[in-house]
Amino acid sequence: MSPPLPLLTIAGSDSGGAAGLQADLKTWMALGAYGMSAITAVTAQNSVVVKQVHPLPPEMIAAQIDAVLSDYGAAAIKTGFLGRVEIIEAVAGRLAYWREEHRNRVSSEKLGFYIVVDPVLVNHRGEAMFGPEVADAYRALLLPLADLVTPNAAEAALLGIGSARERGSGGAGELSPAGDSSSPLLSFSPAPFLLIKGWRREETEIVDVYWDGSRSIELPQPRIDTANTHGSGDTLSAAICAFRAMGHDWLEAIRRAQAYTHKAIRRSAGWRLGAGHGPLGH
Ligand code: PXL
Repeated sequence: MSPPLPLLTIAGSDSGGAAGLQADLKTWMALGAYGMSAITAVTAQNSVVVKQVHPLPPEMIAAQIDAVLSDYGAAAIKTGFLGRVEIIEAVAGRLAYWREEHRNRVSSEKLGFYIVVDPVLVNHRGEAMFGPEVADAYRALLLPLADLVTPNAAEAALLGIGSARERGSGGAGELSPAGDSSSPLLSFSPAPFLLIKGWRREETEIVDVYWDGSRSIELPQPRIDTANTHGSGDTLSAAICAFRAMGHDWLEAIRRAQAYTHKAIRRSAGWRLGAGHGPLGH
């Protein structure tokens, strides 16, 4: 029997178990992959509030990445909560190193080493959590290493990805390609593939939009009426990571991940677990 695919999340811990690395590991377990984690920060939070955030030293984050990639390797890697320029620098440095190592060994290895960057820049109200230097560091250091970037609409705006025009409920969301000076989508070296989560939110559906470098595809999902969506973005990106590692192309991986996430939200929609935004039923 072949072993499960090793996947690495570089992310924060949610003590409440709903988001962050816990969401990633549960998703990967449910999808039959082998999840590993390099913890970037420990958070004290529950379904209602984030009480404290304790970032780990960049050297310790780098050491976790080196420990697992030098031994298990990874078929795909996801980054989540990073939150500080020094942490983004350390993560980008190790990912660049290990991707080069992987390229040099590729003939003897079948693992893909896909990099999915899920930028964590806003809280659940859509407010920026960090100064602009953090988004700048993502743009300069991490996005050039990514195969797929999965911001939500607010994070895409902070990263200068896509057009902010006409977005919002009921409006015709529009992803402007290069050449449109009102949209800096391709004014820096972005990832080859992009998924904006919750690009358009309507009463009965939420539309994600996928961009493959030359065209955008709207991917609507029926909206589920529930407060239990804490960690849904992490879950979607983690599931994409797993399905891509399994060999599906990005678009198919995204479609499968949307279906998985939808099912997980439907499962927990009626739960009363915590007084605020509860978890998904992975
Ligand atoms: O969902 C984004 C996210 C990522 N990482 C951690 C989080 C959250 C949201 O709560 O707590 C650790």
